Amino acid sequence: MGVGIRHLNILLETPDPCLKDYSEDMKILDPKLEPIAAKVMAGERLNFSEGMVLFDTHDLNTLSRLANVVRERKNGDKTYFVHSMRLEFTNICYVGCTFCAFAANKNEARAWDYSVEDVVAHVREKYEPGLQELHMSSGHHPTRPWSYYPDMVRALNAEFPGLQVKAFTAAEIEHLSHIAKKSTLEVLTELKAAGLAAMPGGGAEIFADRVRLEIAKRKVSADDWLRIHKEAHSLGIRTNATMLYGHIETLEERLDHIDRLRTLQDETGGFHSFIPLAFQPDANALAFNLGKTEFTTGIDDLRNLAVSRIYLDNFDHVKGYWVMISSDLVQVALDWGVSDIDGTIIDEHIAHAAGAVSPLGLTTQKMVDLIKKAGRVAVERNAFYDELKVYDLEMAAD
Ligand code: V47
Repeated sequence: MGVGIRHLNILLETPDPCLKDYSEDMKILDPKLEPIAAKVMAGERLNFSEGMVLFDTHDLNTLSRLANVVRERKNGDKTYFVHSMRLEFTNICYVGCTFCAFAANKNEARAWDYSVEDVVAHVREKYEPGLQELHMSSGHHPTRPWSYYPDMVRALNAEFPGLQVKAFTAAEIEHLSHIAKKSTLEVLTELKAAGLAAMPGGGAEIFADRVRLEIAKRKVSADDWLRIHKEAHSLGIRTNATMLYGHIETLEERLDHIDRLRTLQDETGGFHSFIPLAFQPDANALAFNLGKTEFTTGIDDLRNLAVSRIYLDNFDHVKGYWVMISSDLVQVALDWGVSDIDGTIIDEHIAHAAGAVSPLGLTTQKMVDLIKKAGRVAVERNAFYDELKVYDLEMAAD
């Protein structure tokens, strides 16, 4: 176990013997955190106002230590990553989200639109031995027929057996249901039959109406996003959940978003991980029209991860998405609740179109080093979170 958790000044009468380690001598500076810390140590759920105290507190040491308690209770020192590839099969999109710098009109020179054969050829070209997960999410293409999507999933499974296709956000699923003139449940059922392994968590943005109307007016509604994930879970398709933060949302609206995810997870248990996505401010309408030109700060990123980790007591993992907050900060975030650092990725266009500067193509070795140098145990996983390899501290990646 890491060292940060062993010094909380909370004297608890608790039946859980593993909590004894934590009741030692470091001071909680913010008195408002004392009852909250006691609840976290006792494994009790926080309510909304307690979540807001976490967002407001200046006692960042206690915040990170509490997040670390939850992280280590669930995962010990284990830190998960996947050997993965990203593929965006089209950037053509009619939705017009104001935070997006990725979407293009059909006639723009920078637009692309891969056929099924192009998709397979692209994966073949970039394929690396040991690759586990193909993560695909793309624009809402206005004219591709429904058959294109299950055909693509089938073709990928046929050519790369064993590669898990994690694809289509809930927003894309809703779009496909319009194209296919089928219900979202039918769309999901057919994609699963074609070989869809899991779904990414994109398209969630911020659920609160005030913000959604401003940033994603024509995208799937919050209720439909949640319903589609519920349907996926009912079919045994595990999914992730994201939250786009650092633009025009308030802290209450962030917590409302996280709270709605916790409620759904209580019902289904189908989410693998929660992934806060830090707003990247280049080349999008939020930057041009509302002057949202700042990147989030490191402290905001860490606080957001820690609050999520503590509040989402029913999620196994909070993921630190290094593409948007840098691999350096993700290393630090392993002490702020993060137990998953996504993957090698190879190629990425959504965040990079909007100003992300992270170098791409991190190797498995780099992932393992990054985790080990933060004093944690690297675990290579697949899209289902099966543990493929646990790297002890002396072990190098293959
Ligand atoms: O839905 C778009 C976001 C998402 C910007 O499930 C932006 O494992 C920041 O969903 N600044 C796509 N974010 C990425 C995504 C994702 C990422 C990592 C892991 C997983 C997972 C999913 O990117 C979109 C949108 O919310 N996005 N533009 C931007 N300017």
